[in-house]
Amino acid sequence: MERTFVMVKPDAVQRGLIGEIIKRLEIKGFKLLGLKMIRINEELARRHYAEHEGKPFFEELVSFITSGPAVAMVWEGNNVIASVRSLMGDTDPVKAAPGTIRGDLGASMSRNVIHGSDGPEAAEREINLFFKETEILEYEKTLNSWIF
Ligand code: D4T
Repeated sequence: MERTFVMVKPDAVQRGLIGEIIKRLEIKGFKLLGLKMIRINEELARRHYAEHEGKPFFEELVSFITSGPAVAMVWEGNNVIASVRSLMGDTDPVKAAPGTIRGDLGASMSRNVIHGSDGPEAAEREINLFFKETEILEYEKTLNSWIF
């Protein structure tokens, strides 16, 4: 089954939104395989956001993502990558539809509370960047046949 990498960004940690964000993915029916609180250092930030290097917002993005603890997670489910992107809403919380995580909880593009991989290659790359094999747990969720 498909996996994706999700991060509760430092703004959401500070604002006490970890539980709210995890709840939205849990109640959708996805399975949490890995979770840890981390303080992203500059090197990891630059690798994670390598595709944005050179863009006007890049340095501010690196500074923001390293500014405090974040929560890194691996989630599993059918079409979990696209589904999490849809739960997250538009990158710009002003445009994100009400009901989405960013639409409900975010107010600015540079403080948009959550990251989720944008495709299968990114998911694999990001999971490997943030997690060791032993930190990802395989287990049966008996409810799965009622969800997928
Ligand atoms: P992430 O990668 O954080 O899940 O966000 P998205 O996938 O939705 O959006 P993105 O990669 O285009 O942007 C990465 C990150 O940079 C911030 N950002 C983006 C910003 O501060 N100013 C901007 O103009 C853009 C395009 C927000 C998310």
